Amino acid sequence: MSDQARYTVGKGTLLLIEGDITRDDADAIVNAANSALAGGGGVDGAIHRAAGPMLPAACRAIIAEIGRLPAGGAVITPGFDLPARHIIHTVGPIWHGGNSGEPEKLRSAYTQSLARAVENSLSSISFPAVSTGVYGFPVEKAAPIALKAMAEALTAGSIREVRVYLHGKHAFDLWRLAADALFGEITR
Ligand code: AR6
Repeated sequence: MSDQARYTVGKGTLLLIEGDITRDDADAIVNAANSALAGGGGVDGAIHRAAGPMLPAACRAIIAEIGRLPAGGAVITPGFDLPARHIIHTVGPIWHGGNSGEPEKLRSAYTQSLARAVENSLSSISFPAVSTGVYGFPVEKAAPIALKAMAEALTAGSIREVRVYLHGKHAFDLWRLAADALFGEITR
């Protein structure tokens, strides 16, 4: 049985879930993409496989219109074959030691993703741990940045539920520690 932790934040709910984000049925799931929206490994590869053959053309159309998506940006496509109705593609920063704007860019990846959800009148959104895989951002530094951005959106009110999918018990435990520190111990 995979772990979960639930927090009440503002008027909404924040859930940490140890599991696979591609099975989530929120209004939108967030993809940890690259600047070309070209698909790749990690959660990006899993989302592209699960969303099916229509997704690459939707991504190419966006890149044709806006050029490369910079770190900290976010765009939205349909969810195609996923249970989720939409995919919000964000690009996290590559970790270069922490003094190259990485925390600000990671915060922007979360706030821009949440802004795309609000603009599209979505009330539930699910995130992976952006930048903490191939891009090397330390999980214990990434978690509080992400959780604060999520808490601001939940407090503002139009987003009612934010879920974070963590891969593996170690990542889940680090995020739970960060969330307990920010939001207090909770009902599980
Ligand atoms: N569900 C939830 N989390 C997952 C899943 C899944 N199905 N699969 C992996 N993770 P990463 P990044 C976790 O590397 O660091 C891609 O090639 C994973 O364990 O997917 O932002 C893109 O195309 C890790 O904790 O994303 C980019 O080039 C977290 O998701 C680059 O990787 C994020 O790891 C982006 O790197």
